[in-house]
Amino acid sequence: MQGSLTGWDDTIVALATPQGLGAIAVIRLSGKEALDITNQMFPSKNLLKQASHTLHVGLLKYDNEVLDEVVISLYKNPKSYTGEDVIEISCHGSPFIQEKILKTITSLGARMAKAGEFTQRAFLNGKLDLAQAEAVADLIASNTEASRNTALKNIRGGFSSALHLLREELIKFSALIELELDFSQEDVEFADRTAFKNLIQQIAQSVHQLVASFDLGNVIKNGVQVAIIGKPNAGKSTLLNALLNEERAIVSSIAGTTRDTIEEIINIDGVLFRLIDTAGIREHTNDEIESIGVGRSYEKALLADVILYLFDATAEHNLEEIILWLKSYNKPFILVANKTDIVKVGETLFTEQVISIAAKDAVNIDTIKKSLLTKAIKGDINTESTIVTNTRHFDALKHLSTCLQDIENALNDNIPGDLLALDIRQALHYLGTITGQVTNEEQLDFIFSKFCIGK
Ligand SMILES: Nc1nc2c(ncn2[C@@H]2O[C@H](COP(=O)(O)OP(=O)(O)OP(=O)(O)O)[C@@H](O)[C@H]2O)c(=O)[nH]1
Ligand SMILES: [Mg+2]
Repeated sequence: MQGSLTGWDDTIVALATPQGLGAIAVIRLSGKEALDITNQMFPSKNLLKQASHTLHVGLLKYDNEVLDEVVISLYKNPKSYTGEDVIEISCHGSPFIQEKILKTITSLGARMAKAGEFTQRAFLNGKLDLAQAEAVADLIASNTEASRNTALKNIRGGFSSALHLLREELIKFSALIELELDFSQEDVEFADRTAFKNLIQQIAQSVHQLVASFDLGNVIKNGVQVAIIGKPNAGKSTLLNALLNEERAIVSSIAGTTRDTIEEIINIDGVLFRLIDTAGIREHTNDEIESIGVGRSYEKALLADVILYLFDATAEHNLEEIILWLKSYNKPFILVANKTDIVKVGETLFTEQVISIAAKDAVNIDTIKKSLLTKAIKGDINTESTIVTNTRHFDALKHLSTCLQDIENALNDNIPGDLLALDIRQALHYLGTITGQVTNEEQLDFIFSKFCIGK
């Protein structure tokens, strides 16, 4: 596989830290010439003679010009991130210095790395499987405790080892079936069909759990959209501010204050919620801008994962009608009664379905937060079981699920071994696409192009 990559033999270089000014910057090289190129710029020591996993301080010089004083980290193959010789130059974080060092390194024969190329090499050198490599990108993009924890677990092989086990079991069986095919004249059966059927059912069960975990995975990775909907003046913007604990949206007693939607993010127990404050929904308005805003409110409700409907407990409201309307959206909703601070005693006769709050005084806001969490997350986010967060894996698992069903049907129908073998190979194929045992170059390029440069 290695030879099939264009430029596989060359040495790549990239800035591993963000572009721009910083205290320090890290420039990373990987490949056969990494040590040699750096050595030509580092007169104080012969880097070629140094042990792996060592640090070296000194001047970086080229053509009698001092480029910077740097620290060089040296990792010799195969014990490095990419599995190749890797050098990391920690230099001072001036963009001028970074540029100068990069230019010198490329003039000495290294090539600027493409996005994800370091991780791609790690994959091709067997340092990571594909699912682990993809988790590296997820980790870099993670912005909550939950997304970080899932990505970290997958880098360490949580997801991969679950799949490897399934794959091994399938391979064992497929080998026995293939063996039967070699002895097809003799009508022997090496593979115990009943045991195999049990195995397939077990695997199908595991795959089913993985597929089902994707909803949760999606929540962890992408957050949850919450549309705050309700009539003008219900207190939607006040509620947004209370949830954010800051005066973000304009609040006024004039109905129709919020004209366009306002989006803000909050983190509840490690999960990101995108709160969308919308224009109050009023059926008849002559105000053109307001009516555009109202249209957007309906749109946001359609796009949201959860709808939070807020009504003014002191104003007229028809709960049954509201619930019927909310149900028509076919998604989780939360019904909240506001301004309960000015409701007369004895008037608050809401069912358990309704959360009573006073947004202005931030009363009972925590109940809304808890309710948002339970609506968005079915299952336990801190679970030890594997959670699928990647759409590509999800698709492959769904295909795999169909294949397993085919195998089970084939076993029930006593289908001949050669046809069964075909179904098993197909199942192995889909399993292999996830961990990277089955890939093509284009697919790899696509996956790694979504990384950042220098990783
Ligand atoms: N008494 C009381 N007043 C509240 C409460 N929450 C909001 N209000 C008042 O209700 C009025 C409307 O609040 P907003 O948050 O602007 O209402 P809105 O739903 O965003 O209204 P539009 O943007 O016009 O759709 C303001 O005068 C708020 O101070 C509450 O819990 N108790
Ligand atoms: Mg508002």
